[in-house]
Amino acid sequence: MSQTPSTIFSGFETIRYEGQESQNPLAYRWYQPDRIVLGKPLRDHLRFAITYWHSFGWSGADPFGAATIDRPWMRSGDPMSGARMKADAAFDLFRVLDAPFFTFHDRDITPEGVDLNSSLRNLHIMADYLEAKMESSSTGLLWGTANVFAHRRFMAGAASNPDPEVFAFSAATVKHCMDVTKQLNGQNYVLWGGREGYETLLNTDLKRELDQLGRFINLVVEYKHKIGFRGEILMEPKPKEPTKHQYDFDTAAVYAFLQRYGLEKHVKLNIEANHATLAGHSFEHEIAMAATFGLLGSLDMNRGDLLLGWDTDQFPNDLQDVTLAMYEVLRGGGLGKGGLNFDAKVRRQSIDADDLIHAHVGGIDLCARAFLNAARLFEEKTLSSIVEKRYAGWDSPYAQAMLRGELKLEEIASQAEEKNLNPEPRSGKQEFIENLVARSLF
Ligand code: XUL
Ligand code: CO
Repeated sequence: MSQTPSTIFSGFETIRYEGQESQNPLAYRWYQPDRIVLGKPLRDHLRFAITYWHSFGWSGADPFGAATIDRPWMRSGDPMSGARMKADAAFDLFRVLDAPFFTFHDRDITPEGVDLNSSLRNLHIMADYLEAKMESSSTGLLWGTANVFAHRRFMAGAASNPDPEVFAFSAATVKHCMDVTKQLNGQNYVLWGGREGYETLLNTDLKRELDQLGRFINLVVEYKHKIGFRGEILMEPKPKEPTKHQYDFDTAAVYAFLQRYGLEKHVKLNIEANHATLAGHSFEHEIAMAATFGLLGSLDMNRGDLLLGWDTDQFPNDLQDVTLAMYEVLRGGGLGKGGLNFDAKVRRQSIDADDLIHAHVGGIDLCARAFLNAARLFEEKTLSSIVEKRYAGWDSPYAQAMLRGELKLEEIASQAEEKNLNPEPRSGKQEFIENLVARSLF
């Protein structure tokens, strides 16, 4: 790109780290990309990404009212020139935020064509356009994905659809999205089962639908190896919305699904905060479960509203919540090729260009601050030594023999009877530990 066209973000300077004393609302107070923490720069721990769909596609329309957010590219008469204007604005926002990564669905970067082939043609045209923009930008692609849930053809699912032609249509769409993700050097490829679920069991053959989904993900993994895509394939759990029951309900359900279809070594997870809470879990629970199963891939950062029962996708703003999530990431060995993707949107009344910038500056700073807190807790080892001590009894040869299966049930029983065991309960010290965490936050 020779010259960046003017966009709604052109008037904004690139946001810089100015430290906690700064009075400038558009500055980072905590996010200091080059600061070395646990042996590497903060930028490489966090790998922030800006989502195309919420930042450039969200119009503010809700079930009770029309669009409130009016962007120039939404008004363009020609959909492909609208897509180019949108891309110009997107890369300009990435510049303002100094964002290391972005993420997109095919439908975010390019309009739907009149049929499959014209949609795919549009996708490749826009991928070339993005590739050219990326040459003069420091923002890379964290992951790409396909929107196989919005169009009415997907109303009964994509891979799990009763109609095999929808399965094939979705396979073609995902194949081309994977090609484009590889072309743009994407670090991962995400599959969120938008409508892979059911509305009523009365019209649903569960086994068939799960088998179809299992086949589909296996095809994706095979194709990844065939084209030499080195990123991770990530599934994104969500329990409900839009369907009443989504098959990728939560980390535990996805792990069972992956094992059933022989995929547990080939697929990792993209864990989203608001999806975790919709499933009745905390964000840190889902992260810890994924790490336990070896599935920790990447994170979608956002938050729900305690008083609303749906996926509100608000920007994260609770320091303790995000600190606990970051602590589990560190405990789980980090995110590898993953990152922190802001799957978050401004509220319907936040209609100005600078609202988007404030939202991201706040989110990025909050996550950086939470990560610094978590890194200190992790380094100090106060919490981990409490946990270690709590399980220390399991280090004894007797306990290890039970765990390794060297003792049968009746042998364990006779030894317990011989010693007439009478184990003393020990306090879990929950309040003491919670106080430690609350006091240590800065
Ligand atoms: C929907 C959601 C998606 C995925 C990508 O709730 O989180 O935006 O992150 O398809
Ligand atoms: Co998401």
